[in-house]
Amino acid sequence: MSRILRVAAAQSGPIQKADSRPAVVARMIGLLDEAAARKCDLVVFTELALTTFFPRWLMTEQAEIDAFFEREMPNAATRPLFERAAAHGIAMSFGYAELTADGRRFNTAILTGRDGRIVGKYRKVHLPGHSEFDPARSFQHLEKRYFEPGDLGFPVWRALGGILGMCICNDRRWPETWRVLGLQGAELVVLGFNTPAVNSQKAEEGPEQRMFQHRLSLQAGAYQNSTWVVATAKCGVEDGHPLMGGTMIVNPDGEIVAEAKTLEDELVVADCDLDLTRFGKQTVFDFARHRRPEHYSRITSQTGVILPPEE
Ligand code: CDV
Repeated sequence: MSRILRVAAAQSGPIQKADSRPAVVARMIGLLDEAAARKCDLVVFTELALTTFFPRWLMTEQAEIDAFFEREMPNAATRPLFERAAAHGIAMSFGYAELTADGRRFNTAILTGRDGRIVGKYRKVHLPGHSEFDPARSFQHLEKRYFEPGDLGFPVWRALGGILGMCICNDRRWPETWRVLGLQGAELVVLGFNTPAVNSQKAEEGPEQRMFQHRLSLQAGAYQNSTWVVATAKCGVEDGHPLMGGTMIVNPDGEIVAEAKTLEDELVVADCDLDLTRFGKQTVFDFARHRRPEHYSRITSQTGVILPPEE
């Protein structure tokens, strides 16, 4: 049986602070409809897909903060999206700010089946930035203020005839993310990201270098774990704050097979043959024959950097 999934990375152009949930969901439904017309099996939306990238702002009023969070999923605003996806028979993934019944807050992504039911949930593990506002910084990244680190690890799911995993934005920079997914046999990893075009802590690191690091991370993650990678940006200028693009699909050889051309809402589509993951998993990266875990214990046992002795 063929295991070719037609996957659409549904890039989001900017979402302004003033944009309503229904307006954003209508844009997502437009992309879903286009994906259905192009016979896609899976649509991957971005990180915090329903709102602007709000961790760039210091907010102290609880009601203002809460307005960016979802207490249930689906909810009144997003139900039309789930219904449309189910009507098309398209699976989807998207990110949102999750507020649990017991008051915990996570930067979350979900995966649905073709029937619109949620089959997987991931909560972002690597939260970049700070918890405190610092006027010395040119701009802020306050994810640690608004979220706690994910508590679900990096699960994978048997879905759509393959093994699928999720991570979110900053996770893609960490080899540990890819490895934990890869060791569970992931064949397709989906992720959304909101990446400021300039590094707030290193002004000379602009869009070109950021794009290089982004590609490097995705391509290495794909190749070294022999998995497809579907990475979807929110990009463009949100209330004066530029986010880089770089929505792309990478094959298990680490090659970019499809890439966005704009910084707007745009579908990036590729046929992802999950059987192409077999070769790498059975040759260079065959765990049973070549892996030497007895030499890797530092990855889990060491929490900080230990430098070699000085000469
Ligand atoms: N949303 C993110 O996690 N963004 C980070 C930025 C802040 C460095 C990223 O890794 O792209």
